[in-house]
Formats: sequence, C-alpha cells, structure tokens
Amino acid sequence: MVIALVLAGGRGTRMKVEYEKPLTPVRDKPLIWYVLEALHDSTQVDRIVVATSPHTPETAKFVKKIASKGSEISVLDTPGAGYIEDLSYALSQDDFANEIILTITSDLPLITGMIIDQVLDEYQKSPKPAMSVMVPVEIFCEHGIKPSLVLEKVVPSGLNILRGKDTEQDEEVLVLGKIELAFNINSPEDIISLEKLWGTL
Ligand SMILES: Nc1nc2c(ncn2[C@@H]2O[C@H](COP(=O)(O)OP(=O)(O)O)[C@@H](O)[C@H]2O)c(=O)[nH]1
Ligand SMILES: [Mg+2]
Repeated sequence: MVIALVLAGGRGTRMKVEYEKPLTPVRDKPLIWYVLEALHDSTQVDRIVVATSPHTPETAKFVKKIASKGSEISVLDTPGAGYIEDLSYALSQDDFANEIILTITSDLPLITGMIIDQVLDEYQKSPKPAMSVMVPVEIFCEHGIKPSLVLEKVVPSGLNILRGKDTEQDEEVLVLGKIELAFNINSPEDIISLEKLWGTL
C-alpha cells in the first residue's frame, strides 16, 4: 500500500500573515488543496494522511471537512516539534509499518498526479527501500526562480519515499527535471512567482 503523508504542521512564519500557510489562498483555493488534488489524481496513492500540529488547527479542520465527504484522507495530529521530529513521530505509527510512505510538503502548488506516479514508478523499479527526489538547479534558472537550498547543483524536492519504520534506510537519489517537484511557497513573493510560472508551464 502507498500512503501519502502530507507535512502541514509548520509555523510558516516567512509568509508574514495570520493565515496558516497550508490555507494561504492561491487562486481562490487553499495552498494545500493543490497537493491533495494531485494525490487524489495519482493512480498509485491508496491513502492520504495529513500531519497537522498545534500550529495548524484550522488546516486540520479543513482536512477533516474533506474527509467527512468520504475521501480516503485523514488527519494525524503531530507535536509540531519540527519537520524531522514530526516525520519520525508519524513514521512510528503502527499502521505505517512496512508500507510505502510518500512524504510531501503542503506547499507545492504545481505538483500533479502524473508526476507523483512517475516518481512512484521509478521507486518501484529501484532495489532500495528509500528514494529522495531532487531537481537540477538549471531548471530553476530557466524559470528565473531562486531556489532556497542548493546541494551540489540539485535542489531537494518536497517529495521523498521511504518505508514506514524509523531506521536508517539505504536511499536512491532520483533527479528529475521538473520544477513542479521543487517550487514551494514560503513567502508572499513566491505567490507572485507562481502566477508567472502558471503563465509559462
Ligand atoms: N507536522 C509538521 N509539519 C511541518 C513542521 N515543520 C514544517 N512542516 C511542514 O513542512 C512543509 C515544509 O515546511 P517549510 O517551512 O516550507 O520548509 P522548507 O520549504 O523546507 O523551507 C510545510 O508544509 C510545513 O507545514 C512540523 O514541525 N510539523
Ligand atoms: Mg517550503
């Protein structure tokens, strides 16, 4: 089974607004809606779990409202102790043991179901239990976007795959030339970049 774990419990302080970041309006929809829609469109994701925290109570309410309409989606209340800490907390859940866990951030408005399926196809072909997905930095330059973090010419995407148990896992690095995997919203300026990108993709 493939479980998508959406991390949506950060403080989002760089947005400088009172909204919780996952609920930031982007073309009349909350930011996280784009990620949930892409996961819903994926043919390989079986379950969606949204990891909220005490920093994002309204996001939890929003997801529960969607869940009440019968989608395969649920909320996991994580402590809000930090990305890595809350990810470990989530992975230690009994019902995640040995499942394929696709982790994704709530701030990737360009992600699509097709790209998620492409990553999962590559994961299924790989002999390794974990996969981290990177985007070449040139892709950012081509679109005139400044990436927040560059590791030796690649930018970490907001999407990774691992098995549901919190131990060291041998990982394959997949490099995909898709801006959709790494363009994430962290500041109000990013919303302006997003509008520009939408015009070109
Ligand atoms: N559950 C949970 N999610 C978090 C935490 N910190 C960040 N996130 C989520 O992780 C995603 C990425 O966070 P962000 O601050 O944008 O990190 P960056 O893009 O790597 O700089 C967002 O969707 C956050 O809501 C945390 O402590 N707990
Ligand atoms: Mg981000």
